[in-house]
Parts: sequence; C-alpha cells; structure tokens
Amino acid sequence: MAASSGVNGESLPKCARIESLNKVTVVIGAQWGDEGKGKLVDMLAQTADVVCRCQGGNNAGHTVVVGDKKYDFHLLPSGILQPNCTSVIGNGVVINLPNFFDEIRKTEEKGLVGCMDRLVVSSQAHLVFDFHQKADGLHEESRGNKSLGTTKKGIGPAYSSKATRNGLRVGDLVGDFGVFTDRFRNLAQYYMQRYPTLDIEVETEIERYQELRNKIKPVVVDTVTFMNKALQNPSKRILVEGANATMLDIDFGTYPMVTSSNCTVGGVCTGLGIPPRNIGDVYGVVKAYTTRIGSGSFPTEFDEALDNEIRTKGAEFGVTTGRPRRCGWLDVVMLRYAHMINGFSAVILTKLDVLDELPEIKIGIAYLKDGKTLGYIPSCQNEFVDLKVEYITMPGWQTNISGVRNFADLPVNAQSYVRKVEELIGVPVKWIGVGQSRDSVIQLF
Ligand code: 2SA
Ligand code: GDP
Ligand code: MG
Repeated sequence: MAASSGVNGESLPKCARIESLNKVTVVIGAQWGDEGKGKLVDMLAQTADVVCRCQGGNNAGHTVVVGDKKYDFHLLPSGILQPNCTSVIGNGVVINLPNFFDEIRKTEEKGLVGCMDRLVVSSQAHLVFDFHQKADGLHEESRGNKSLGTTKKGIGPAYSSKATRNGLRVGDLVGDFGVFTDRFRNLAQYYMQRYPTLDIEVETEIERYQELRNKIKPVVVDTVTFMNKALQNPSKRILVEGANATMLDIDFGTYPMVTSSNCTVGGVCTGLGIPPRNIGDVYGVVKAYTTRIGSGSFPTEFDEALDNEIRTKGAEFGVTTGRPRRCGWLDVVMLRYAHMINGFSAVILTKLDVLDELPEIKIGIAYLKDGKTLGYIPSCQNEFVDLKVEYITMPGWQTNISGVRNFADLPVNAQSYVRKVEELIGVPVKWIGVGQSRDSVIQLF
C-alpha cells in the first residue's frame, strides 16, 4: 500500500490520509414545493460546471426568468441555460421520453439551442410510459374524493414498476431491443389487466420507442462513472437541483399525500450514485409563506379571502398543471423538521415581496393538540385533524421592496421578519428573493 507522512513524520497508509474532497452543492425545497428552487439553481448554475437532477420526473415545474423570457423546466435541469454547463439526469429520475423531447423542443423554440449537446442521461433511469400516466389518472379517479391530487405524469406508477422490478430503464431501451420489446409487452399486459379500461396500442408504442431509442442513444451514459470523474476533478463545480420538496418526500412527507421519490438530501446520493462524504452545502429553499398543491393536511392554510389575495399576488398556479395552489402562513414547525432531515447550511427566503401589502404577518411556531404542544410532526393524516397552530404575529412593512438589493435598505419590519425566521429555524438566511427575475435577490453573506 502506498504510504505518506503523518504530522510526526511517521509513514501512514494511503487510507489514513485526509484527501481533498470535491463537494457538491445541493438545493432542496423545504416545504411542499414551488418555493423557487429553479431561481436559486439558475443563480448558482452561473458558476457551475455540472447541474444534476437526482429524483422525480416531469411532475416538477421549475421556473427561471431571464430578461423577458420565462423558462419552465420539468425534466431538464435548470443548468441547461448555461452554455458551458453539463446537465445530468441521474439514475433516480423517471423519464417520459416523449415529454422529454417536447420539453427540449419548447425550450429550443425560446432560443436556447443545443440542449442535447450539453446533456447526459443515466442508463439506469427508469422510463415512464404513457400508460403509466394514464394509469395515474385512472387511479386518481378511482380514489374519488380521496384522490391525492397528483400531476398525472405517471410518477407513482413508474416508481411502482421500479419497486416491483417490472420497470424498464433507459439502458434497456438502448440495449437489446428484442429484450426490451418482450419486457414492454409484459408490462403493458400487466397494466391492461390491472386497469380494464386502459387500452394500450402495444405494437404502435413499440414502433414509437424504436424511434425514441435512436434519439436518446447519443446522450445515454453511465452517470455514476460520469459523476465520479467529475468528483475526482477538484476544479469541477457540481450543483444538484432537488425537485418537489421535503414535505412531499415519500418517507418524510405527509404520507400518503406525497410524491413517490426521496426529495430530501438522501435522494442526492441514491439518485446519482455519489458518496455522502461528497455532499457539501445544502441550501434550503423557503418561501416567505407556504403553498401546497394537491390534497393533504395544511395546518397554517389561510382563510378563503387571504388565500385568494396571496394566490393572485404570488401567481400561485402549478407550472406543470396550471392548478391553483393553496396558500398559508409560514410554518416553522415544518421548517425545523426539514432542517433536521436535510441539515441546511443556509436558506434562501423567496417571495418576500409577495407579503408587501399585508398589515400583519403570522408565523406558525407550534402545533397544539388538546391544548398541549405536540413535540413532533404527525406521521398520519388523521393526526392532523383538530390540530391547532400557535402563531406569533409580526407587523407588516406595507412598502414595495421589489427594487431593494441590500438588506440594510429593507424596511425595518421586513428585516425583523427575516431575522425572526432565521432565529426560529436556526439556520442563517443567505439570500432573500424580492421578485421573479434573476437579479431580484438580496445576498446577506
Ligand atoms: P405526483 O404527480 O405523483 O408527484 O403527485 C403527488 C403529490 O406531489 C405533489 N407535487 C407537486 N407539488 C408542487 N409542485 C409540483 N410541481 C408542479 C409545479 C405542480 C403542478 O411546479 O407547480 O403544476 O401542479 C409538484 N409535483 C408533484 C402533487 O401535487 C401531489 O400532491
Ligand atoms: P420551484 O418548483 O421551487 O422551482 O418553483 P416554481 O417555479 O414552481 O414556483 C415559484 C414561482 O415563484 C415561479 O413563478 C418563480 O418565477 C417565482 N419566484 C421565485 N422567486 C421569487 C421571488 O422572490 N419573488 C417573486 N415574486 N416570485 C418569485
Ligand atoms: Mg414548481
């Protein structure tokens, strides 16, 4: 074994040396999604070499506003906007190829050409077929008023095929097509048995996938090796774009009203094949209030009037489905929980400008059950019933802050709100979002 010198000059085995490690920067949503991850990723991607997606699929909708152009990314990492940055779609992502190529076409129509030249897709990523999407819709319908409110993008069914080991991967598609077609037929058959009204034109689909196979082949790589090489190169700056968010995580979210992947920091390692010791800064994206789209508990949800007011001011509509988002006060109980799981280095507090006109602003600081503080986040939906929230109330600033670029220039009440949030979560606020555009941000340190 190769040896080197320790502090006293003794020879050390190679494994005892402290090696310099290339650390990846991670962006994670701290609430129920749509916190503004796309905007932070776009800011950080301007100095990154590699930007990766590690989980989820095109249920995600990440908005980036550059000048007069608005991009909505679903499967493409937001780093695709950077001409010198490589975008990675990791093994943990589930991909519907027709939707993927549509997204590339729409993005290129906005003037961003050459997407396929700066993109790699994992051979281990699972495919979402159109029948997965249809099954998602049928399953939702069958749940009636107990539906989850999914995006119907086939995410649950595709991860379900993965877990039952019937799924097909990008590598299967570009590999032996005979084997692929056999397995595709079996999977389609299984879905038609499971959902009798589901009609799959199996042979037409196979023909379609023969074409898609040729289109995707040039960008399919072993992303584990690709990432490992990038990690070995200390000058490579690597960014990971979390999709969905902590409270939608299949393990830690408000189950069963969650998505089907690990949207928290653990999903970065399993979704890209990188070791935990290579995880560097983890930035939490926190909206200055809370939103949720789809069904499920929401302890700090506004009453109808305020819900409508903030939805309009914050343009709170789904990027993928256009559905109205439910809105509520900031929930610090949830944010502390998100910090326990992800270990945030710092947070970005987005959309502070949306609160500009409010005379007073509340922050949920504790959950109460039968008059007593609940010391944990309920793990079952029925535990949320009769849950009360203890709030603190802060004065609003009633001033337009969208033009402010320095913390000291914010109205005092806005400064106090930010400092209070920081104190309550126990994580420093590094940036504050005051508008949609790239430069509408205040950096604190
Ligand atoms: P799915 O489709 O199986 O992942 O849905 C399961 C739950 O996860 C929620 N979910 C989301 N919540 C917020 N934003 C998402 N992306 C889109 C956006 C949503 C849209 O950026 O606006 O356009 O509707 C997203 N994706 C999944 C979903 O609402 C279910 O509660
Ligand atoms: P993501 O899924 O977390 O990337 O967020 P979405 O793109 O779904 O939703 C966030 C929305 O808020 C997008 O329309 C963003 O352009 C917008 N946005 C992000 N940051 C700010 C901000 O600081 N202020 C305002 N007004 N809008 C913002
Ligand atoms: Mg979104």
